[in-house]
Formats: sequence, structure tokens, C-alpha cells
Amino acid sequence: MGKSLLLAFAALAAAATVSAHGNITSPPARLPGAAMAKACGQTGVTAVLQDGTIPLENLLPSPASCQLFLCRGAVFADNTARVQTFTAGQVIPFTAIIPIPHEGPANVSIVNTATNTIIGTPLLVFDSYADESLPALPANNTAFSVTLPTGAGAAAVAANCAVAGACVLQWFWFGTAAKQTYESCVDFTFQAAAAGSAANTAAPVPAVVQSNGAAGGVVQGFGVTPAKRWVNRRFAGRERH
Ligand SMILES: *[C@@H]1O[C@H](CO)[C@@H](O)[C@H](O)[C@H]1NC(C)=O
Ligand SMILES: *[C@@H]1O[C@H](CO)[C@@H](O)[C@H](O)[C@H]1NC(C)=O
Ligand SMILES: *[C@@H]1O[C@H](CO)[C@@H](O)[C@H](O)[C@H]1NC(C)=O
Ligand SMILES: [Cu+2]
Repeated sequence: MGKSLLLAFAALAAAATVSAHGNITSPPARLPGAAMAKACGQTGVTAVLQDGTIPLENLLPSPASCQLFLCRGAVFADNTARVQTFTAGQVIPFTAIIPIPHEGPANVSIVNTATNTIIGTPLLVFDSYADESLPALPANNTAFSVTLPTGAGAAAVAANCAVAGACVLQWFWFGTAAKQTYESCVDFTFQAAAAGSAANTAAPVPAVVQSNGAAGGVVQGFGVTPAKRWVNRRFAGRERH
């Protein structure tokens, strides 16, 4: 085998081991920066800058100061120029890239960043997302939208998310067999309905504790039937991480 051919094979092998999985590309989501480097270490920031689609597990171990299970460690201070302005009932279109799919649940939720708890209920839930066993991913895996709450739900968001950085719109996906977690966060400020409307007078909805984030551990296999786990294992051999 000629040297150039060997080099070509080496390049292919390197490409196949590149780690790439998924992230949100629109609306503008949190990126790493100096503040994240301070909290999570420069190594983690460098890894995310090299591949913005990596799972948060690739950043482990991380210092206690790093909130890896919220926005994959990305912090508001690095993203003050990316804050979106949303209003109650607004439909927010999202686009995502999923270079390497891993089947599992996903959701989009409004998360209180101080407590890493979801406000209200998730705005969008996929029981099965990024299923690599399908011939093609459903279009809604990479282009979907969420509708922001109105009424009492909007009042709860307004009460919790008055200041930029207090809340994020978080896309959360867990590849069950891959045991990999992906998070992208959109910073926003929220405008509830006009004064005097039902939205402003209704009682706030209490926040619910996110089943994995607050505890800092990954809950595996939630809602996944044994049959589904078996399917996941079947395809595990094909995965490129
Ligand atoms: C998503 O990943 C791409 C590829 O690494 C990167 O250029 C982009 O900044 C990432 N975006 C986010 C929001 O993480
Ligand atoms: C959102 O999805 C993540 C990962 O799939 C999961 O751990 C979390 O429990 C979900 N949150 C809710 C409130 O369903
Ligand atoms: C996404 O699209 C698939 C295929 O059309 C559909 O079965 C699924 O219910 C959709 N999921 C969501 C959350 O819209
Ligand atoms: Cu992966």
C-alpha cells in the first residue's frame, strides 16, 4: 500500500472518531466563554469550542463550581449579547443539528437557572428523538417550535424570569443507549400580557424539580420499555461517539 493511501486511511479513521452529536443553531444559544472557563476550567471550554455538539459527559470530571447539568456549563455572563425578547403565547421556531443521532427522550423547557428547575411543564416533549435506526430522522428533530405559555403559565414565567439570565429555554436530549446528555440554552426576557389581564392576576404555577438536573446525576432509561432498550442495544454497535 502506498504512503499516500495509508495517509488517506489515517485521515478517514481520524474523521470517524470525531465526536459530534447535536446542538441548537437557532435561536442563538449560549456559547462558552471566559466566565465558563472560570467555573468549569479551560479544558472544558476548549472541548466545546472544538466541537459545540459534544455531550456534557465529555466534560467530566468538572469542578464543583461548574453547573454542567444546566446548559452544559455555559453561563449567562458570556452570553449577554445573545438575549432574546419573548412574549406570552409566542411561537418560537428552533433549528438543531444532529450530526450523530442517539435515540432517547428530549424536551424543551423553561428552566429557572438559580435552581435548575423547570417552570410549569415542558413546552415540547419527544418520547423518542434522534433515532439512528430510522432511515432518516423526522423533520421535526431538527426543525420544531414551542409555544410560550399564556395565562397562569405566563404569570409564572414572568414572576421567575423577569431578569435576563434568570431563566433559559433549554433543549435537553438524552441518548439512552449512548448515555449522553445534550443541552443548549437560549437566554431571554419575558413579556407577559398587558396589565390587568388574566395573565397578570392569575396565581403563579409552582416550579417542578427537573428529574435529573437538580440532583446533578443522569437518570437513565426513564420511560424506556425493555423492548426499546433491546432495540437501542442492537444499534449501539453502529454508534460513533
Ligand atoms: C453547535 O456546534 C457547532 C459545531 O461545533 C458550533 O459551531 C456552534 O457554535 C454550536 N452552537 C451551540 C449553540 O452550541
Ligand atoms: C427532559 O428530558 C431530559 C432528558 O431526556 C430528562 O432527563 C428530563 O427528565 C426531562 N424533563 C421533564 C420535565 O420531562
Ligand atoms: C415528530 O414527527 C414524528 C414523525 O412524523 C411524529 O411521530 C412525532 O409525533 C413528532 N413529535 C413531536 C414532538 O412533534
Ligand atoms: Cu454520541
